[in-house]
Amino acid sequence: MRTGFIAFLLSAAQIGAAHYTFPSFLVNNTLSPDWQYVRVTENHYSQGPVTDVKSQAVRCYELDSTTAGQAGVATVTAGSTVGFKASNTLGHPGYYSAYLTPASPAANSMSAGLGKTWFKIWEWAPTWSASTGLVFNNLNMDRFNFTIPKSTPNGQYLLRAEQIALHVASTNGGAQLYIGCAQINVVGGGKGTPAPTVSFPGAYSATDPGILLNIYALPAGFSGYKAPGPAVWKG
Ligand SMILES: *[C@@H]1O[C@H](CO)[C@@H](O)[C@H](O)[C@H]1NC(C)=O
Ligand SMILES: *[C@@H]1O[C@H](CO)[C@@H](O)[C@H](O)[C@H]1NC(C)=O
Ligand SMILES: [Cu+2]
Repeated sequence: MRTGFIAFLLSAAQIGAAHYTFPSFLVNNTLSPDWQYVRVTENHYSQGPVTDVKSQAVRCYELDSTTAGQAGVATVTAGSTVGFKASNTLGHPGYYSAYLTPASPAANSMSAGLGKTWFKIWEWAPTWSASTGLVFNNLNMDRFNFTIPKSTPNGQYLLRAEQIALHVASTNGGAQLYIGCAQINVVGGGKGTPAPTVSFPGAYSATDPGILLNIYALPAGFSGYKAPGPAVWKG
């Protein structure tokens, strides 16, 4: 009986620990308080994922229409390292990426990022070879970081971080998208022309080969993970 009780507690803990949010923005080598610069997400309590890639939630997963105005705007120098710390260990195997969109009229406005204005600045994909199979070398971290391209033009942006968790992605709607958007003001930037651009929703289809994928039984002829969304803009 006692053993059964402990087993129940353990499985409950594992379920809770399975999911995550990205509440803390890392800038200037410093973690900011949860939700200071990251828009509070609808799953801030449940930590559950977005599973409909065509939903409005796939953009920034905000709690409600007041969320943008309640978060601050972090000043970030182009070329510097930024990142996100998760609320839990990033235990699910998956594909990570980060996108920027110019934010008009401002980063703390809900109408920022509604257009086909998002460009990818970073990704972290599983590797594959015939001998190793698909390898997720990004398991069990609690944070991830990357560079804001040096030639990003100055101005306010939304910085959207995402993990597409693939552990149950073998059925349509099975992939789990974990999302957070930081509000930033880029200074010290350049004259780059970011491209290609996409919209959210719009960038993904439920049947993209990097979203609908059985990672435990790869499709015949598989030759590597095909990332969803656009190519990375290198700046
Ligand atoms: C990061 O550093 C820059 C340059 O020193 C500074 O202007 C900016 O306010 C800092 N940002 C944050 C969020 O602390
Ligand atoms: C960025 O991530 C790498 C790899 O996880 C880590 O070694 C490095 O310390 C991180 N850098 C910052 C500024 O957090
Ligand atoms: Cu989970």
